[in-house]
Amino acid sequence: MTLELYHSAHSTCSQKVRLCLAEKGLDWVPHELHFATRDHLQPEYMKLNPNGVVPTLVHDGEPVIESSVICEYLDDVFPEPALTPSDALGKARMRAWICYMNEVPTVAVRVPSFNRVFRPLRYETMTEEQFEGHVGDMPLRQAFYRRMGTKSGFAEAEYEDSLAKIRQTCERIDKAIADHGGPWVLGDLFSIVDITLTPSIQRMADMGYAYLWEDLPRMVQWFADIKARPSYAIAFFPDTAPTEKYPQFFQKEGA
Ligand SMILES: N[C@@H](CCC(=O)N[C@@H](CS)C(=O)NCC(=O)O)C(=O)O
Repeated sequence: MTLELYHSAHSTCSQKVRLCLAEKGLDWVPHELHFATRDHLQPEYMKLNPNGVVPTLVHDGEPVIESSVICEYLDDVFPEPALTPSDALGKARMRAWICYMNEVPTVAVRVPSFNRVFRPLRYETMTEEQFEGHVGDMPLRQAFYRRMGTKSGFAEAEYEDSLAKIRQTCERIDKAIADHGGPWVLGDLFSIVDITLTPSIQRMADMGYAYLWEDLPRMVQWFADIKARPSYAIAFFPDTAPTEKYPQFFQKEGA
């Protein structure tokens, strides 16, 4: 049995799957892709993942794509320890969270991430022609990249909207913990919901946005508990955080 993961160190979607693999105690063969060299858009990789994004899991030669789907797949194939509620209502709640997470926080986090780090890192010095050459053959997100552009970054309104979406996510986490008795989002079972939310929250914390949830005590405790799990250190190995890898974008004014 082999599990291979095509991933990127700092990709939040890859981090979800690495967390899941670590929770299951599974060994996997890494294939690290680098966005700077467009590894994810090469024809060989796009045979595995036609969306040209990471991660992709390959299990005994069969590719599985979409980070949340990969987590559910891993939980189906390797059921211990269970990361999905056993009852229908619990499963429905988990899947509703996954839908929300894919639509709201995962998308929102990209805006400050690209504004603060990835645009200045990779795109700022490109000419318009080079940028269009890079973006024009992407299967997904061409509009996202064009809204960002090389020099200007996302508009203030889109940035503010993203922070509001993260705040809403945190309020929902805090409320779910209250409603289900915690310590995890669905109650006493640490589940795929906790796994799939973690990289977005970790990214925001890393970039200095933890003030968005500091008045939500259950959310604060939840994130502390997540970080105390052994899977966290495995999934977020050194240099996975933008502040570690690209400290130049986080220097304090006057420093
Ligand atoms: N819905 C996909 C999204 C995957 C995704 O967007 N991955 C990002 C990294 S977190 C990526 O590969 N981006 C490539 C790019 O921006 O060119 C999933 O959850 O797997």
